[in-house]
Amino acid sequence: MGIGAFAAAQASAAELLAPLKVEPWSTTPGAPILEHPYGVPSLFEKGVVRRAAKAWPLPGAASSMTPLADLFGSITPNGLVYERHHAGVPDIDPAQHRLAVHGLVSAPKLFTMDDILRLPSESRIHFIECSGNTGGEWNGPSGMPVQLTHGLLSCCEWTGVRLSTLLDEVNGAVGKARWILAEGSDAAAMTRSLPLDRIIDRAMIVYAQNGERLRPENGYPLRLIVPGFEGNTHVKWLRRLKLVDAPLETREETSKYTNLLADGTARKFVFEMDAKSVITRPSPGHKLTTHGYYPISGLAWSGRGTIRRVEVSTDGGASWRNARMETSPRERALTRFEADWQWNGGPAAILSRATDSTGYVQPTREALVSARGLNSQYHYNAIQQWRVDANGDVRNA
Ligand SMILES: Nc1nc2c(c(=O)[nH]1)N[C@H]1C(S)=C(S)[C@@H](COP(=O)(O)O)O[C@H]1N2
Ligand SMILES: [Mo]
Repeated sequence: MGIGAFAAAQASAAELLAPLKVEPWSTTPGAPILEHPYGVPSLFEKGVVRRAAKAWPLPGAASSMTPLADLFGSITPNGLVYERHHAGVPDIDPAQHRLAVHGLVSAPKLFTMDDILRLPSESRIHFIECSGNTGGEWNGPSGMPVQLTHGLLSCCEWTGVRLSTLLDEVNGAVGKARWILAEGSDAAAMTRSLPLDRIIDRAMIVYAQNGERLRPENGYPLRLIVPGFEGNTHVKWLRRLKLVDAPLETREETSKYTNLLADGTARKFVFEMDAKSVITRPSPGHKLTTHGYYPISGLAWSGRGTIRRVEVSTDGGASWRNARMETSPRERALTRFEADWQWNGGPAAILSRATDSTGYVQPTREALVSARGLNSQYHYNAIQQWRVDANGDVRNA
């Protein structure tokens, strides 16, 4: 697999006439059990890995991106979940880890991991998208493949404790508690203020992803999940939750992660990720080698609810038709869609457009730029077009 393998080899005419071949692996036993006590993908899948879009200047401050073109369904395997760290990945001994819940609460408490694992748990499937995802397309087609344009995106089943359960453990918020400050224990001490009333129904403190404990790069042993909110609010290596009356205006919500508009004002506390979709197959780097039927497959998501509809165009947006939902749409989770397409060998431009349960429709780049200007950097969610050339090359142009 890997880029380029979308329309793979076909059986030859000679093969079609001969008896089915007996390959060496059919005649001798394969590798013994426990060769890999922790399983690894087939060696033929070694190209399916996270990649960085650029070299980062500071050690530890970097991101890697999920290989979206090579994934199926809507769940991101743990080893391929994109990574974004501001100061590298700490190695935290869960026996030493503590979570303080304090500030405007009745009974502040210092939790051990054992304390948290003994609380009632819940498992929920949600996407996380970095607000910087697809930022390279603000000025028009970047030429990059979908892994590098949209790969700051993942979707896992997260297991942990509801924020509301944790607040019950400290006998609830008191006084003017309206916001909650979340702080990470990495060297970047990622710190964000979050509005309590908007997240209390769904925020979770999680210790597991896709059935196993969190990976170190995704926050082991404990992270905050704020379904639908921009990635940086999902504080990893979580060490502190403080109930406060107003946002603390941390670096991560003033100098960073604000969105500068054309008139020089900035949008602050832009939390929800707006509805968005992208075609992952075929996508740039793929080559269509035969004329005829191709499924157009992709992902759609919204930080404000469920995906109600995905439309696909193969003529540059002149006409649209509904795609099928391949996975059932879930609240603030990735939804896989698929549409049928007969490629006749002519040049084409393929696009997808998501509508969410609030009725919001994913905008064109022109509409987004006219509303937000070109300085925003974050929260780029416009319709993405891939060009298919007559020779079958798929390009971001
Ligand atoms: N403590 C801490 N939490 C953090 C970060 C960080 O650097 N430190 N990065 C944030 C950003 S910008 C994003 S997009 C997500 C990425 O989560 P992931 O690496 O698990 O994909 O984590 C957020 N939580
Ligand atoms: Mo991010």
